Amino acid sequence: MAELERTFVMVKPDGVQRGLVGEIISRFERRGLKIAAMKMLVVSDELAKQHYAEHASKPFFPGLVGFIKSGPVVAMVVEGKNVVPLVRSMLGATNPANSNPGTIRGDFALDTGRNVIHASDSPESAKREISLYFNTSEIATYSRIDEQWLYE
Ligand code: IDP
Repeated sequence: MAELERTFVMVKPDGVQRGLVGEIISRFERRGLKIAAMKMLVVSDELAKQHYAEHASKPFFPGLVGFIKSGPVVAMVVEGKNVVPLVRSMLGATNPANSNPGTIRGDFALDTGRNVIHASDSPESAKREISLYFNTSEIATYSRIDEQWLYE
């Protein structure tokens, strides 16, 4: 059976407000990925700044932090083989204008600052972001019943 890795995924406030949560979760489930943790929360100022710390010096940082705090988000831990690059490919490019149709941003977004969803860009960021949003006790360890049909 394949070695499963974890990534952090978050439906941003625009995705929640626009009623896209079910559609997005459904795409991950149908692909065969496992939801290992999930919760809705309103991101605090401190958490928003920690999450996007690498962008602190960028001109768009205040707008980004303000936007991420502006309404509830849905945070998830998603598990699967090679899941970090796989989920990034399902999201599409950061700027939805460059995202292919068939990707989440390519199907549902128009503007970089309203691009519906976040996912970790490396295994190291995944680890950091999962621990920012979840305690280990909130992450479930289980097998999907179809795992033997998903993995060689
Ligand atoms: P990513 O979300 O695809 O990993 P990053 O470059 O890490 O992209 O940027 C984090 C988030 O910051 C983006 O998803 C987007 O919402 C926002 N962002 C990035 N660049 C810009 C910009 O030039 N203007 C406005 N928002 C931006």
